[in-house]
Order: sequence, then structure tokens, then C-alpha cells
Amino acid sequence: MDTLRIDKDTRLLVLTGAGVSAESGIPTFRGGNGLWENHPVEQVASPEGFREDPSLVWRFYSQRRAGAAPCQPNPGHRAMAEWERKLGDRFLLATQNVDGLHRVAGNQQLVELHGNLFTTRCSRCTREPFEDRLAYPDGTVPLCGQCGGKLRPHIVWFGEVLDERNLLRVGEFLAREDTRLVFLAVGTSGAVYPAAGFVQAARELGGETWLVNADPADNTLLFQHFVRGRSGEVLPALVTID
Ligand code: BJW
Ligand code: ZN
Repeated sequence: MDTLRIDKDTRLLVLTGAGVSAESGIPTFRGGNGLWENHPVEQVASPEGFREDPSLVWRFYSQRRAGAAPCQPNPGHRAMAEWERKLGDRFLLATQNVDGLHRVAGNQQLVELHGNLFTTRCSRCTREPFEDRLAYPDGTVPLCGQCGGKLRPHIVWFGEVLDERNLLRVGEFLAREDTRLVFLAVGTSGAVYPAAGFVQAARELGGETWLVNADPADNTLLFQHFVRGRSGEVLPALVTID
């Protein structure tokens, strides 16, 4: 198998997707048993869907919370936490996952691009998002204690903009000039933007690009190295840090 060498003059940006949590028992979105097979995306993961039927949206996210709550990090997550411990500020992890497992595994240099499953916010007022591990009983739409507006999951839905502070953090890491850049994407179908465009940005900045995925992704051809396999099996042996 190829090895990815990181020396003291290299920085590593990792982008993860649902495939990384598959071995922890969390379903992916697209493909065979993917979540979108049984749930129409536009109804459960868009602002229009929430306006039309907030109760359906909360049923979906309550099930997701209940399903993800007992799940634990797998060897893929743990490998990435180990890289961060060794590389310090030469490491950044940008995840599209909302399950929080990277933090449980120990990653702190972490950007949650699409939000967090266990965080809720108000759809009306400016109250801070708050931790919320509740799965609401069937049909309940929780209301804001401060303004009475509908609460919603703190998730970035289709058509919504990503938090610009998060994109700035990734952009600044990409653009650093003090070290050589390696970009590694893991467990993502490369179908959702802007994350699917990071590989292009890394290439334009002269970065070396790697993809580890169970199946080819939509943007596989943009990567210089493609290792086909399960992240929990591939990652622990992929990287050597000098
Ligand atoms: C394994 C494995 C194992 C399995 N080991 N691998 C540019 C071009 C075209 C469109 C756009 C564009 N810019 C923006 C857009 C619009 C849109 C978009 O991208 N649409 C596309 C579908 C074309 N993007 C947005 O709306 C974003 N907002 C935005 O850009 O705002 C500005 C703007 C708005 C409108 C127009 C233009 C600009 C927001 C996107 C938010 C996505 N949110 C979701 C749902 C909420 C999360 C939740 O409920 O949990 O986030 S969508 C869903 O997909 C989820 C994921 O984070 C995301 C990515 O999925 P991921 O992680 O790649 O999972 P899968 O299932 O697709 O793939 C898993 C892969 O793993 C597979 O390949 C398997 O083979 C592999 N695998 N097991 C390794 N063990
Ligand atoms: Zn409110």
C-alpha cells in the first residue's frame, strides 16, 4: 500500500465525510443503505422542508440523535486524533460529519463544516446554539424558551450557507506558506460543495492530494493518489510521521 509521509516541513489538512463513521454504525447518506434512500432530502434537510413540515424534520433528527448517541469512534477516528497529537498546529481536520465522533476521539483542531447533530438553535432569535441530546417524542416541535419561535437542529441544510468563520479557517490553513501542504479526503462521495472543491483549491496551491474511500468518489480524478478501502482499516497504516 502507498504510504503518505509527513515530515517536519509538511502540514496536513484532512477532510472527512460520512464514510469515516460508517464503521461506527452511523449510516452514510448516498448509495445502497444511505439515509437519502428512505428520506427525501429536500423534505428533511432544507429550510423549505422545515417551513413546510417541522414535525417531520424533528422526527428525522430525533431518530438520528437516538441512533448516533451510543456510537463510538473507530480506528479511523483514532488514527486522525493521533496525527493531531503528533503534528500540533501543522494539522487541521475539517469534517462534514455532524455526529461529533472526531471530538470524542480527541481531535480539537476541528472544523465542523455542516454543524452538529447534538446542538439546537432557534430559527427566530439570535440566542446562542446550545447542546441538546434530546430525541423529541414523535411529532413534537420544540419551542424557544426565550422567544417562542421554533427550535431547529444546528445543521447546515442544502441551500444554506456554511459558517464563514469555518471556511476562513480552512482557507487560511490551505494558504499558509510556511510548510508543504498535503490534503487528504476520507469517506466522502465528493458530491457536496463547497467541501468537494477543497481538492481543487489544494491542487492550485501546489498541495499533494490523497483520497481514501470505499468506492470511487465523484471527484476521484482530481486526486493524485486514491487508496480504495475502509478508513478504519486503511488510515492506521497510511501515514508515517517523521
Ligand atoms: C467509506 C466507508 C468506509 C463508506 N471507509 N469510505 C457548486 C456546484 C454545485 C452545487 C453547489 C455548489 N456550491 C453549492 C452548491 C449547492 C449545494 C450542493 O453542493 N449541491 C450538490 C448536491 C450539487 N451545497 C449547499 O447547498 C451548501 N451550501 C452552500 O454552498 O451555500 C452557498 C450556496 C447555496 C446555494 C447555491 C450555491 C451556493 C450546503 C451543503 C450542506 C449539506 N448538508 C448535508 C445534510 C445535513 C447533514 C445531516 O443532516 O446530517 O450534509 S448533505 C449530506 O451530504 C451531509 C453530508 O455532510 C454531505 C456530504 O456527504 P458525504 O459525507 O460525502 O457522505 P456520502 O454518503 O455522500 O458518501 C460517503 C462515502 O463514503 C461514499 O463515497 C462511500 O463509498 C464511502 N464509504 N463507507 C471509507 N468504511
Ligand atoms: Zn428564540
